[in-house]
Amino acid sequence: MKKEQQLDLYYQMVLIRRLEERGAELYQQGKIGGFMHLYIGQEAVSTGLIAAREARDRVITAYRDHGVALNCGVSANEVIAELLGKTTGMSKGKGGSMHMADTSKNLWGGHAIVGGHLPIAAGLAIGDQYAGNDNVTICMFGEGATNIGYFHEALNIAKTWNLRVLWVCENNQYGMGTTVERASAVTDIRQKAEGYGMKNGQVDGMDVMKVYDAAQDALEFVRKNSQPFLLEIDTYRFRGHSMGDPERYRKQEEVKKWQENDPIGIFNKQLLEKKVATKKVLDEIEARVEEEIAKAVEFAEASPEPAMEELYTDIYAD
Ligand SMILES: Cc1ncc(C[n+]2csc(CCOP(=O)(O)OP(=O)(O)O)c2C)c(N)n1
Repeated sequence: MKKEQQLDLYYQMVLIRRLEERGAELYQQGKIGGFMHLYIGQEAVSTGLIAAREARDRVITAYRDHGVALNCGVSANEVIAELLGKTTGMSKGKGGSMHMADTSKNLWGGHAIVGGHLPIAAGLAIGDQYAGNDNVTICMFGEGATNIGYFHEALNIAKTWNLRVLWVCENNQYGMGTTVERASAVTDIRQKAEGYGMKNGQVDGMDVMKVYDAAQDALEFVRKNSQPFLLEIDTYRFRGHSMGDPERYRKQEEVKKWQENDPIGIFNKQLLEKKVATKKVLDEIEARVEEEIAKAVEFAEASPEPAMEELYTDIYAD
């Protein structure tokens, strides 16, 4: 990968981290309503994955979606404005944290029902198959979603109908407060694809370059063979399930141990060791992100709330 692209991946990961740290503060100040799930710790997953897609490949995900939106090219302004429920947000302030969507960037949401977007991903892929193109639909979900019926229906139909879907399970070890061992019959989630005769793989989700390579191979497989593929990406969320989670189900030592494997720290070290960048260059990227986030918060706070009439727009019923 070219130096510029590697630096861009670093920038994206730092952007996600800072945006969410600022988002957490705004939430605590009561400026963000509803649930909010942070992606901190998982930045290498969507950054490496989405860097490997063609712009024509669709992306659909669950509610842990702020980072995914940034990786798809949505601006920090629009993401923060959406969190604050402002008209300048990417979903006009009507979606909030869990419903970040921008079809112009091929991002199809942001979905709050666990597993509910998997059949939608299959539907997007059926649409592309019908249109006769070779676009891939990248569908991201947590390991908790693989215990839900939707997962099994969607994988079955994807294999039966030769749909170009890259199923991506972000195994962050917990579904709310429940460990993967307590909830899932198999803990190597990729094994679940075997039951559908589906090719699958597994990769370390704390290393963005490993994720990128695995995603590139998986996307190539899906596109060339017109077959689905399940990629399990192993990761960890450093924060609670959502804001306000007291985290009684895990020990602080466990969190600290994973934090020593911080995906941003790992990539920072790699870039320095491989002499892709100097410390000064990486510090400058971090300073640029700080400034961008500060401006985005200013922009979002100054933006208007949706007008009352907006209650009746963008809905299906008359
Ligand atoms: C159908 C459904 N059941 C339950 C919930 C409540 N719920 C929200 S998140 C979650 C855990 C999902 O875990 P996982 O899929 O591993 O994703 P993660 O939160 O770890 O990213 C649950 C049970 C829901 N939103 N939808």
